[in-house]
Amino acid sequence: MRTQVGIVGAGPAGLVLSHLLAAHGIHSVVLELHAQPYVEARVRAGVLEQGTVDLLDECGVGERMHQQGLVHDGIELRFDRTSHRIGFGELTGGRRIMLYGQQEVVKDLIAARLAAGGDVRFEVSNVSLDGIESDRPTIRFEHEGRSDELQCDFVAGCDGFHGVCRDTIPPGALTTYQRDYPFGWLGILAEAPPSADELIYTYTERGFALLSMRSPSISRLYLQVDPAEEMENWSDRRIWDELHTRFAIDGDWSLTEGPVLEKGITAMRSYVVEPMRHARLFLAGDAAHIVPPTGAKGMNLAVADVAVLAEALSDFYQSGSETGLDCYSATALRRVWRAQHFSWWMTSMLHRFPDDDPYQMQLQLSQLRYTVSSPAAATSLAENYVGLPKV
Ligand code: RFL
Ligand code: PHB
Repeated sequence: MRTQVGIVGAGPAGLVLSHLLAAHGIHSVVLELHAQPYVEARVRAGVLEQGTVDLLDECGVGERMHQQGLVHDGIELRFDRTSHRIGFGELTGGRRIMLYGQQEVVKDLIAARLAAGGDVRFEVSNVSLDGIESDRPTIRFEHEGRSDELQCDFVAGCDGFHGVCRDTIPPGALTTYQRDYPFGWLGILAEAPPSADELIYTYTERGFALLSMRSPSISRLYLQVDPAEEMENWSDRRIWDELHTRFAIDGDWSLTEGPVLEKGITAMRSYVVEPMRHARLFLAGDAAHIVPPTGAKGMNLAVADVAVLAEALSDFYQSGSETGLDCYSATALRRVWRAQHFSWWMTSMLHRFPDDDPYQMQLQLSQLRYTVSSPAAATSLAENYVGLPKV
């Protein structure tokens, strides 16, 4: 079997890449480890930057997103039992965010790709790469009980943080930057109308909490917990009690409860490998970098990477120029490092660290007060949150 671009992974990065390549007349095959229903049900990100929304529109998959997604024009920062709003529109020249579940984005991308006759294979196992330093790299894999191979011009490693593509690069060729955080997020999806119109990021002495949503009837809520915490220690009752305590303010506000549909604990990490290319293998999305979810940047970065990669591949096939391909890593990494800093900054400002002392807490509170009271500081948060058009 032969294709121009072999794509490993059907997450947001791999699927958007396959769409953008098809729009440029470039053939690709997507190989995905998991079954289609599993990929379409995986609850993850929810915040789409304006640039991500525009790109999904460009891929022709924006219809359901515009019908069902929730456009937000600000967020709340809550601390000292008081809520403060940061409005985006007035600080960013009208840029906004869209709340729309990652699994809905993935569903829309898969449906449109399959409808257009695209080649997306699910439940592919034992993927390995061969000859990435040659101009005919090969992807070997098993599918429907048979061994198979895909000969490509290029391979796109879009297989997430635990994928196999990054590990095929000789270790000496990569530099790794990493930071692990001493906490995780316990997330729930609940059948409860969201208790606010916009997201609430809360800092308390007991730790961070976030109120988000997926629709007018579904809330998504997170609590900072110990990274080694076991889900079985957290009954639904205990989760709601802790959420009530952390979100409490002086004044008239309450958190609406409802049946918990899903719950899980996620570790928090910052991670980057450089460069994001080795010979004919290009890494994109979580395969190359991870951010803690506090800045809501992971999926947006994945999509931004492949927008750059698709342009570079299109230039190559149209004109034979490798300039775009040679610049891919440096161009993508500029945005990646901006998002790394923003995500680290939001995480550091809003979470309690185990070795915190009262001095540290006063610094965090001072930073929060400054962020909500200085137009300059609020603009800095807002423009990073909605996504910088150019970095
Ligand atoms: P994905 O989505 O992990 O997709 C990779 C795909 O590759 C497949 N795969 C393989 N396929 C074949 N062979 C192999 N050997 C393979 N190994 C893996 C996997 O099955 C999978 O289908 O990576 P991608 O496309 O780079 O997308 C990245 C995003 O998924 C991720 O950054 C975001 O979910 C992060 N994130 C958030 N990002 C945002 O932009 N906004 C948010 O609000 C946001 N909130 C979050 C988040 C991530 C979270 N968790 C659970 C980590 C909230 C949470 C709680
Ligand atoms: C979500 O809705 O899942 C979400 C929103 C904002 C974040 C992280 C996750 O910063």
